[in-house]
Parts: sequence; structure tokens; C-alpha cells
Amino acid sequence: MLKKLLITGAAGGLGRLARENLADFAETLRLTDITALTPVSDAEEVMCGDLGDSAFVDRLVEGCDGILHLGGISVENHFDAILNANIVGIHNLYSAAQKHGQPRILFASSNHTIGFHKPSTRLDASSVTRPDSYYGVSKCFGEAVASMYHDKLGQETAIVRIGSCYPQPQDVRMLSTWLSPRDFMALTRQVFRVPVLGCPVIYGVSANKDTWWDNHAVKHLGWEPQDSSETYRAQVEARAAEQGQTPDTLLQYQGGNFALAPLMQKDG
Ligand code: NAI
Ligand code: 15L
Repeated sequence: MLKKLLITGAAGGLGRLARENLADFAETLRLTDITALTPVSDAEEVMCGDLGDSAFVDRLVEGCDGILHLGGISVENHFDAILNANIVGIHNLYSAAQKHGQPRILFASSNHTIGFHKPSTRLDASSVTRPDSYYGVSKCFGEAVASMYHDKLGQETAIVRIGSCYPQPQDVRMLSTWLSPRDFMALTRQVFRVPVLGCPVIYGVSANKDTWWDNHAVKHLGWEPQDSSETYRAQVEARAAEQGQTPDTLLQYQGGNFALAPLMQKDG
């Protein structure tokens, strides 16, 4: 059991999931977000602020023995927005972790680091990145910071390239990319439990039949996803047909619509 687990992005979708599921996993959950939060028990601490503020992040990390880093911009945006939350923000986090005893980190990276690969290409931890957006580029930066802090200073991080973490797959692409909330929470616990972690790249994906990603390099961590998108295939395909969704477009690249969208500029 951890003493104090910091959850960044605690007001977001996965932050709420973690808050509900990990209460028994740490004596205290320190919750942070740029959005207001209210503690629901004595075992929760709340510190709200901007990940781009280095003095704030320094205070945030002090006293924590684990960090679940979910905070930041989670979809495509213009570069300035991404820069503060995801690039300056992650640098602040690693810098503070170095100062405060190197608590182990789970970094919520994304499949959009590799989104310009075709679905016909099977990827593993050693595959080259092909980001599909500024958002994907920022996650590549985060992965690079984690790797450098490990190689130079020994900081441990699980770099988790999350596919699509929702209660159910929402479209045909997610039949390949879906990560069930249950599998994500089991992975999180395992990351903080294993005696030695290092800095592995882990594809955050359930045991889907049509997955594009191979996690053989991290078998030794002992995480076995239990869920599969097959449970929802008929439902997803029926809905897609009903709504006239075009799977061919969605499945042109692994990153789906992120890869197809025009590059987002600040002024239009
Ligand atoms: P979300 O957008 O619901 O939550 C992110 C949270 O970060 C928000 O509550 C937001 O207020 C906070 N935030 C944004 N900028 C901030 C800043 N400057 N300072 C402090 N907090 C800030 O995203 P979600 O779905 O919960 O995802 C969590 C993490 O997992 C994100 O980093 C996302 O990139 C990553 N991820 C999520 C996937 C998914 O399927 N949900 C897939 C791949 C990656
Ligand atoms: C992500 O990285 C996003 O944070 C999330 O909103 C989903 O769109 C997910 O990837 C996905 O690719 O389905």
C-alpha cells in the first residue's frame, strides 16, 4: 500500500475512475486538477492548480510516494495550450519528482504517439513513434522526458500508451483500441506493486481480438487484461451501420480521426 498517491487530472474522466477505485490502495489520495475538486473523506487531500506552474507542482509532489499522471490536455488543441499543460507540465512534474525522492510515476501517454501507423502494422514497445497531432507530439515529449530521467537519474515510470479507456467501445476503431476501466485500474495497481519497474512502454489495451499492439516486452510485469471488446462487437457494428459510420475512414490510421483532422492553429 502506498502512503500518498498523487492523482493529477483528478477531475477528468480517468481521474474520477482512479479516485473511486484506488481509495484502498493508498493511505491518502492527493488529488489535483486545474478544475475545482472537493475531498469526500479524510483520506483525500485536494490541491488545485496549473501543472504549468513549477512552484505549485513542486508543492504537489512533495510527500508523495506514487504519482498517477493523468492531468493535461487530452485531445487535440493549438500548440500554446498543449505547450503549457502537457510539455511544461510534464517537465515540472519530473523536476519536482527528482527533488522529492523519485516517487514512481505512471504516465498516461496515448496511442496518438503512434497514430499515423496503419492498422495493418503490428506495433510493440520498440516501434517508432508517428504522432498524429500536436497532442500526440506532446505525449512523445512526455515519453522522452520519462526515458531520459530514467536513463540519467534512475526515475521509474510506466509509460502507458492508453488506447481508448471508456466503459464500452464506442465505435469500430475502439474494437481494436479499447481499454476497459477494470483493466486500467488493475494495470495501475500492478505498476505500483512490482518491486522493479524501470521505464517500460506499455500499450494500455484490453485483450481485444483485433488489437494492433503487442505487449510481449512487458509480460514480466504480470499484468493480464481480463476484458475484450468482442463482448460489444455486435452492438458496436449495429450502431455503426445505423448511424452510417464509415469504418474505412476511421480505420485508415491507428489514430483514427486525430490523424485525419487538419492541423489545429490558434487563430482558426
Ligand atoms: P480528461 O480531459 O477528462 O482529464 C484531464 C484533466 O486534466 C482534466 O480534468 C483537466 O481539467 C486537467 N487539466 C488540463 N490542463 C491542466 C493544467 N494545465 N493543469 C492541471 N490540470 C489540467 O482526460 P481523461 O480522458 O481523463 O484522460 C486522462 C489522461 O489519459 C490524459 O492525460 C489523456 O491524454 C490520457 N489518455 C486518455 C485516454 C482515454 O481514452 N480516456 C486515451 C489515451 C490517453
Ligand atoms: C486519447 O488520447 C484521448 O485522450 C481520448 O479522448 C480518446 O480519444 C483516445 O485517445 C482514443 O484514441 O480513442
